[in-house]
Amino acid sequence: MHVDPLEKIWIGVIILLTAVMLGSIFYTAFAGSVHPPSNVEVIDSTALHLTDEFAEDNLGVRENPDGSVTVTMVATRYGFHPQHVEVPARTPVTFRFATPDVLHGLHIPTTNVDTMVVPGYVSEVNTELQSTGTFPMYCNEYCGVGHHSMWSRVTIVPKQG
Ligand SMILES: [Cu+2]
Repeated sequence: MHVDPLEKIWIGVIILLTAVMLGSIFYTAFAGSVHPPSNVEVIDSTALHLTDEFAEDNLGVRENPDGSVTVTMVATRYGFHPQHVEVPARTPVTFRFATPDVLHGLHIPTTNVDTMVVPGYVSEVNTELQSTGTFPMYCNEYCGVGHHSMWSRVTIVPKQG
């Protein structure tokens, strides 16, 4: 079978590109520990307000006995509750999100906090925030006509003690 030399070059280019792309996926997955959220925890989205954790009065930042911090938030059309959270830098932080309505996304620029908030599940992100300052936390999954105004603020303060 005759294969044109130019065609052989392009076959080589495609094989090389495929190897580079797969290599970068595996490299970030293993070396950088980049992976999809694996916290499969179900919750009744229609009854969030009846749960201990996601009831309105219990939302927000909670310090754990081991010094780590847990932030519990509800993502709903069209906002995050609470509207503003303050977390310490260089401290293990666990963000836990749930939604009572539709699919939302969540992203905090300059950090590795980025997840989908799927109805029926609790989304959990474990991180340690480094830089201090106030950052927006915004929805990055189209959730309806008010999606563009769905955001909240996270203030990262210097660690005390
Ligand atoms: Cu949205």
